[in-house]
Amino acid sequence: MKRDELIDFKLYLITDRKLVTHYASLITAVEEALKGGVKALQLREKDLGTRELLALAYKMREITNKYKAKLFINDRVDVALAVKADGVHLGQNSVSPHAERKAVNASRITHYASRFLIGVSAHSIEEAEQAEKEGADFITLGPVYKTPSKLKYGKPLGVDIIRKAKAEISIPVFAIGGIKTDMVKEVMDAGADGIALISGILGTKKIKGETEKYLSFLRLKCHCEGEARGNLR
Ligand code: TZP
Repeated sequence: MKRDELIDFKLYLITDRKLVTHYASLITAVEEALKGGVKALQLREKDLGTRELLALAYKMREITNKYKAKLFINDRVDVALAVKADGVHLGQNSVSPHAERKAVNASRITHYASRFLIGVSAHSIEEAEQAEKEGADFITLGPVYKTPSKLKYGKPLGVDIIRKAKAEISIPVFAIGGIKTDMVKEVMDAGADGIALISGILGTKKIKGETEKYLSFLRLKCHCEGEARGNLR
């Protein structure tokens, strides 16, 4: 299977345990989202120490496996390899995708290395192009809309950034930043390959129900030729 075929999801859920206020733990909250149909999860808990992160990553691997969902680890290829995650998600200050790919290939588990995905967070067209050049398999691009966690970076980029990126690069683009269910249509119409989000799901009281809502909006907006709607994840 080619690596781009492995990006078989349209809803990319990212964790932030501090936003989970209606559930007993991040794990419980994530499990609700998985029950709702999430098929790709990024563990992004930047303030955790390595041991704590690793322990959490093992738990996330266990439940994502249970629901046949992909697991990505933010920034830590060592943790990703240790728990046999499906990939790593890099920031602009991370090691480059090329260098991470070398590290993964050096693991010598060839069948695993060839399926290992690298996502990159981009915040401009230049960063999107750079990520593609450096070997990213997909990007998240945003913030498209206003979102509390990114206010310090200035104005949101607006939905046109998605249109522009799709004209310049050929790897999948996931719109991110302030995406609520009623924005799904707009970003997908702009050409996004999917959406990535935190608070729209993890910050809510009914995580399973909200996840199902996002997925049904994505299903309505599925513009991918030949894709059976029933297979949408
Ligand atoms: N990168 C760009 S915006 C963002 C990240 C990690 C935050 C997304 O969070 P939310 O709650 O979905 O707006």
